[in-house]
Amino acid sequence: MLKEKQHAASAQDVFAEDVISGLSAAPRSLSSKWLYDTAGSAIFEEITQVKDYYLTRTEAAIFENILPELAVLFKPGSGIVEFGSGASIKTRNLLSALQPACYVPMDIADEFLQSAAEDLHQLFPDIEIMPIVADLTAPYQLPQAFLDKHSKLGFFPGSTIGNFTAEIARRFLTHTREAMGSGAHLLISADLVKDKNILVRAYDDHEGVTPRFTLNLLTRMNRELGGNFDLSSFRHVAEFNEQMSRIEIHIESIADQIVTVAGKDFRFGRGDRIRTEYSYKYSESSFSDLLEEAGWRLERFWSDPNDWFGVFLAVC
Ligand code: AVI
Repeated sequence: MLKEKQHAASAQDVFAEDVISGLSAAPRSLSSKWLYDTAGSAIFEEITQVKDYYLTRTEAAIFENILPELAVLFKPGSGIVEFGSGASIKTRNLLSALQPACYVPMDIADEFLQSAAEDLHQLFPDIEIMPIVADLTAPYQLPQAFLDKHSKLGFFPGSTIGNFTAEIARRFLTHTREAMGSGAHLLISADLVKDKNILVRAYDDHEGVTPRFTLNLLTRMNRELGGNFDLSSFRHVAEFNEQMSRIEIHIESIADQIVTVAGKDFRFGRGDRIRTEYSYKYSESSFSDLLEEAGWRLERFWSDPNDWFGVFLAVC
């Protein structure tokens, strides 16, 4: 119990330090990982159901189509590690089709991970479930029981790699290759470049769910760091930066104001922004280049009929 409290206190300190340094910097930014408190995770689930947010349903349709092919490539008895597994809902079909000997769900959110592992154990009593709490942007270690499997598959769905800068993405892919060992496969998805209006709509939807997701970060800072952000004085802005091939999301001040958070005062002029997210959009070849730079080789690529979303299978 005491241990848990210490853990909670230090997580709060890290959040406070990050907020102070992010709001003191020019330009201002906050890591997108802070968007996912309990409320933020629930709003993100809502986003995945929004009509303008085509990503989740397009990816699900691709996976449904390719499962039989994957089942031929990966025989029963393999090891699967999933990065950023969350509630592991998307994984259930994969586990049924591939029948691995072990499954390692890896996520930063401890509570989610433990309850997801228990649910999976009920559903798949023959699969050894070995959850790991880890921040994907830092080095991690895989369990020996997983490494001992002759066939190993890393699974990183959801196009979450798009929220990493190119440097962090490269570092993650390189570390994953080293951690999994030669001969391992990686099944990873990425959103593809497309018409700018479709992209911007996905991040500024007609139903107003994405602005709620972004502005929840202000609510979180108010609650956890004694902040006094007035949510009606800020707005969500999503833009596509064509040169960088990424959606950029900002919280923009719509008034001149001074806000106190984490014990410090921050002045905002009208139009001043805090960047909260990048969401990179790749092509088949730009993502294949990224994989290669990290020592992976693209083996298969699947997309949807519109070429809006990509699923990549790489080997090292
Ligand atoms: C989690 N990630 C892949 C989402 C994306 O599309 O970049 C996060 C998101 N932010 C706003 N809408 C969705």
